[in-house]
Amino acid sequence: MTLSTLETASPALDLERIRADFPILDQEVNGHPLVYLDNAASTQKPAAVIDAIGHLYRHDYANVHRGVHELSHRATEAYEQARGKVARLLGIGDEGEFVWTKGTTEGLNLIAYTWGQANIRAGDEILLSVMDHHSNLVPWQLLAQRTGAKLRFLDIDGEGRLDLSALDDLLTERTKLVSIAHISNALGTINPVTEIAAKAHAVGAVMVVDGAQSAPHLPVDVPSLGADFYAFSGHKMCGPTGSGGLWGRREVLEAMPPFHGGGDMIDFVELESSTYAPLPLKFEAGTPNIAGAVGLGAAADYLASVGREAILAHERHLMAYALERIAEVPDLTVYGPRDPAARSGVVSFTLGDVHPHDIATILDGEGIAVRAGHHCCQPLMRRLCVPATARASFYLYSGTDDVDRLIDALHKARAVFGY
Ligand code: C6P
Repeated sequence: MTLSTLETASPALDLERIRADFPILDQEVNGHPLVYLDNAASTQKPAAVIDAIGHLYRHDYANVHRGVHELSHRATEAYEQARGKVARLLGIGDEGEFVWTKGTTEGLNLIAYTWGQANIRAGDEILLSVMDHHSNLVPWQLLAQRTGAKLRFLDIDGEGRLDLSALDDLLTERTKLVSIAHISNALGTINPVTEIAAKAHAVGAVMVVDGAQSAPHLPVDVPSLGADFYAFSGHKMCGPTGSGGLWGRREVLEAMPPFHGGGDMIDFVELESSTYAPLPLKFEAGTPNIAGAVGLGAAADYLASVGREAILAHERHLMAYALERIAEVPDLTVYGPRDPAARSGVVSFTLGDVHPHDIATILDGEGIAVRAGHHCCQPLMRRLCVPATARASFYLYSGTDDVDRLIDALHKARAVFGY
């Protein structure tokens, strides 16, 4: 095949070297070299992250913020240093504004339970979008049910971009909170969250960004997005499962009640009442995920050493290549923006009326891991009038050779299903 505009090798990254950093990639699955294209669900871990966790448990592990003994000092130092590493990667200068969480879902629930409970009343409105992940829908549904608030939704256009023409009508003095995914996990659409945040603020609303899919892929400078909150997951950016963070503007976090009560989040406790620790510990009750934080800190170092801009350039190149090549496969419908620069990370598609699970099973037989299903976006699937899609999602170790393997396997799938 000839590709008019694209070279097959990315100019931005030394792919061979990067892949050598990820031990899991060096294996065969179902008799074929593994092609891992399920990165939107969770990414693989470089040896540096695996080793950092192993090192902590082998040499420096104890509980944090509690002991006066040497190991507790070391563990506390590693834990707090990790906070600084992740904060720096995301442009967060004030580490008090960075709260460790289990991931995006916990971050969004934290806001809904604390800020939401304190600020949302019957008749208030919360603006979301039809493309949002269940983690950015259900916490707000629960809040609306508890308070009598009303949910409103931005729709999408034919290319899976937010229909911003309705934004000015949807934002009113009743709107108290807007929460939007920075990047759609099902479509790959990059949403203009800074523009939306400015309009949300103009009506006095608070802006939440679901950063689950942007923290891994974009060189995000979180405070300069102009939002009030940003939630993300460590496991989608080379870090361990159960790690993640929530950024909030200091004055907003200061004014919020705590989420969970327990050890470490207090200042002074009496039998009937307590005062709370300063930020960010006020929101970090109980023994935290120490190894998770240390692992995510190592992931932040790793991503910084590769270079966030280089990762973006590599993925842009790969997305352009993938969209061009996937268009060669007859009977495929590809969802999301046609412009490769308007999307990131994922290519969702269907093949005729074949169920996406069947496509994913055939691809698995070829050693290719993709996700098939509703991607935790059931309302979006209904909006697209499909029960599910198959989704290939990329990361820094993905290459054009992976895309080629995917395309070859899709041709096989067509043949199997009689297309
Ligand atoms: N999306 C996917 O396969 P957690 O599970 O808390 O780490 O992240 C939740 C979440 C929130 N928002 C968006 C945009 C997401 O993509 C995700 C996770 C995965 O697409 C698992 S469903």
